[in-house]
Amino acid sequence: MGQIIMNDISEVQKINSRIWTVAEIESLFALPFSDLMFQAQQVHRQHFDANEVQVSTLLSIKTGGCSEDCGYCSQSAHHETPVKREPLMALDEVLVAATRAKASGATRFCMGAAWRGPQQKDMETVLEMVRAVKGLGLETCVTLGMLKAEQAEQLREAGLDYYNHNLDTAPEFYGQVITTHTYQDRLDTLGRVRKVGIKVCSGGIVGMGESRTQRAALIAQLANLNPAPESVPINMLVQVEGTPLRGAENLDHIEFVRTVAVARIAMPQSLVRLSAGRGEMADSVQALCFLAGANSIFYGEKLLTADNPDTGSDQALFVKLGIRVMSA
Ligand code: SAM
Ligand code: DTB
Ligand code: SF4
Repeated sequence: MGQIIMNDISEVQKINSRIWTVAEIESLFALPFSDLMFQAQQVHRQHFDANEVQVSTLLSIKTGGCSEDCGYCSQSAHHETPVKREPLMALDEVLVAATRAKASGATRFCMGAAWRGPQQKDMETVLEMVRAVKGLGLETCVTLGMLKAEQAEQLREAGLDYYNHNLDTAPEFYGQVITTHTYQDRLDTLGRVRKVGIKVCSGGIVGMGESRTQRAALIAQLANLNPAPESVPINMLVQVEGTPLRGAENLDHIEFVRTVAVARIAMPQSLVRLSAGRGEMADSVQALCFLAGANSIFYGEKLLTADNPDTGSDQALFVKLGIRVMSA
């Protein structure tokens, strides 16, 4: 019996060593739920301790007033939302938040800015933040929008570990969500990040009204980046008042779990992060996501502008499930 399972795993591995077609990913989506979960767990256990979850905390270092028109985003200047604009934070405020995140158990600190891309005048402040947060013994991640080659180089020199830049959805659906930049712009920034040797964090959002084929196409894009991103955040749309995507049809949670499982199978060595939207998920749904191979979360009361479960309830969930925090 054990032998058969090993053979199954090596079959999965063979598939992963070649380019994924959208049709192959769709056929994973179409599997009976138990078969999909079984396959995802086999892949997960081959590469990771299935009882360990990586824990990242987010901080919005520059909030609102963004020039881009992303249809889901509370921070776009194109939409009237409850989010207030705030200027780039001062270094000491960031350090207070990072110190608190470390004390409550996070190992990675991710700083997000509502920019199309950073202006050179802000880069020095962000670089100082990266150096200082790294100095606390945390892994560092920033998400600043589109980068120029020299900005990627500056971030690498500052010691940045990860750059987050999501592909967000399928190329075919992108234009219905965002018109102020293109899919190719996003791919170009990811290429610049890779080129300087910074690890890539890239994922997307589901529940925006995309089809299953488009969810499959997003996963195919990410898995075929070659190498796949080291971290893959899977966000469930947080519907924000005043954004064009407010009112999109809710995605069934079982379909969300399927998306996580498919991401795990297509990207066996990546951290797959159960990201935005956990606040609306019962513990049982989150447990299914961990069973499907999710092994990272955003931890802390806020995402960037939206609420996230409080740290106490996440700690209680980890105890209930026997989950340990993955060391950095
Ligand atoms: N401005 C930068 C950018 O767009 O890359 C960095 C910040 S942006 C808020 C980071 C990511 O957060 C987006 O790419 C998107 O995937 C996610 N995000 C933003 N608003 C969201 C929402 N309402 N629900 C789910 N995910 C969201
Ligand atoms: C990611 O994929 N999700 C995070 C992080 N990367 C930057 C952001 C989620 C934002 C959720 C909505 C908000 O807080 O405004
Ligand atoms: Fe700006 Fe990023 Fe929000 Fe798009 S997702 S509006 S680029 S902050």
